[in-house]
Amino acid sequence: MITLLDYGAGNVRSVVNAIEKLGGKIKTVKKPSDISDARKLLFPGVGNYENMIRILHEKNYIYPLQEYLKEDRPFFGICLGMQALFEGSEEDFSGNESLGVFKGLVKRFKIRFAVPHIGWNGVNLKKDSPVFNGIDPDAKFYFVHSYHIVPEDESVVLTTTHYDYEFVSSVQKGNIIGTQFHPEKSGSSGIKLLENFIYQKDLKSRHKVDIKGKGLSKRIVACLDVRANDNGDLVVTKGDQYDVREKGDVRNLGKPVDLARRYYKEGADEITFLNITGFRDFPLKDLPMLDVLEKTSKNVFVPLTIGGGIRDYTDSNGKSYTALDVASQYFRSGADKISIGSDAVYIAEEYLKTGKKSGKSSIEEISRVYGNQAVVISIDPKRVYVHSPDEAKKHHVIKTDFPGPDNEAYCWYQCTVQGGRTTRDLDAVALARACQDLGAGEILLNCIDKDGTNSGFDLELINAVKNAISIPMIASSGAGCEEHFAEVFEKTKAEAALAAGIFHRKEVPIQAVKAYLAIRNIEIRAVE
Ligand code: 1PR
Repeated sequence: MITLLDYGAGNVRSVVNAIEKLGGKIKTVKKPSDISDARKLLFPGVGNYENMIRILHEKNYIYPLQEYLKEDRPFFGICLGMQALFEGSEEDFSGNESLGVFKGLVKRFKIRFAVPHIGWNGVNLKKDSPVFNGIDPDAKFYFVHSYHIVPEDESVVLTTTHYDYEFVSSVQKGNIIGTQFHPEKSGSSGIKLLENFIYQKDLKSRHKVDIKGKGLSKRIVACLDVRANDNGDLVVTKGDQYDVREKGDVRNLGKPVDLARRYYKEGADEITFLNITGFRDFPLKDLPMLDVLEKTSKNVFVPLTIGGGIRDYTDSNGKSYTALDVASQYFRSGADKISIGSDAVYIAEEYLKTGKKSGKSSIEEISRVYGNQAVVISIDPKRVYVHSPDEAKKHHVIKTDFPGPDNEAYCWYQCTVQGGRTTRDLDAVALARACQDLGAGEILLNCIDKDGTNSGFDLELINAVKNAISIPMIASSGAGCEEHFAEVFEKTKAEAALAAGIFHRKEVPIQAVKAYLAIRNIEIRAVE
């Protein structure tokens, strides 16, 4: 029996699904004595450190946890669940006591690379721990964090990982284990690690080793645009420049859960669902999307993002819901990140107009509770051609190698809302920067001109936005062949590339993309 410490933030459903898939039984902690009674304790944590420690105090869990750990009973902390073992964090200004069973602090990355550190990275193994039994030394694990531990006692270090510098990515002392990465999101290697924790009788490591792992991968993301067709069935659709109808009907490319499963098996590093008519409907009424997440997360152990309709809303009965309520439902149903489209544009417009953060926008509220890494901004820009930068002085204008219909040599990228239906007086660079300031952790950069064209990513757009931000970016729209993925990684600093049409239509399988990138010496996570 595994006892699960769920303090109410983030996606614990995936951890539960992974344990159940392994045949493990789970009991959730409901009261402090459940911790003392546990035989093996699993503590997954996501989001904000200060918030987590505050909740542990409110629920009176700190003392029983400290006692449990002092007795060296089996414990597995994931992400914040590992950070909590230390004496405090730079993310915590409350002065509340942490668990403090390991000496050292949790510090923010101060590096030249994008923060949060998001993606599949390797580990350098320092001890021969049984939790790593049967795991390929080249295996990669999914990380998503802005802070990392700095232990004072080097003997607790189980693995390190390179991200601009070497940081400690997991620890072990006796039966107490913690990983910064998410095993429940790390495909079969992560599942194996959890299996070892559940079933190995003796978890203790005996001697030192020094086994080097691989580096951070560029991510390949499969995107599923989802909506109801005219018969009311939920389908994966795909547009050409956002027009999803063909001869009047909504294109139907398959069922969301089935396609997501297929992409997981084919090696997708992440899967994104976009409820493309979410701006019309109220998503909490749109239970099928919650159902899609619940079903998908049962068998798909890579990160899942959901977008569409994440905003404050008042229903026809006058009941109000916040964007945070909507996001929370999605996280509880199996999402790891939420993606905000239209609402982000309105929020950025207000922020740029007033120069003030309201503290109440969906971006700020959701990132405060679930962490910056959980908030993705999906941008839907369109090119606007101009003859000279003076024609669009308010906007970020670039010189383009692809002149406009009247031979215009410049362009800027205009933001849209409601799935490209309405244009706004805001450019994509300004939007990305404003959202980063407000707490977003990642940008999903689409391009309406390129969507569905198979003509390659808009590298000029990607460079313009990426050079203006310090958070990671997923480049999207236009992929038509393997070469386009190599190009986006070689000619821009995008951390991930997303495609939809070529995967749905089986024109280019994910395996082929990864095989091609490997030949070009671009670091990828091998298909398992
Ligand atoms: O505004 O917060 O409700 O979110 C709505 C979300 O739905 C946004 O993320 C928006 O991008 C998305 N969306 C709305 N309408 C459409 C549409 O296609 N009619 N799809 C739409 C966006 C674009 C990409 C696509 C890539 C790759 N889809 O995600 O998957 O362009 O396609 P390709 O590889 O085939 O070129 P809100």
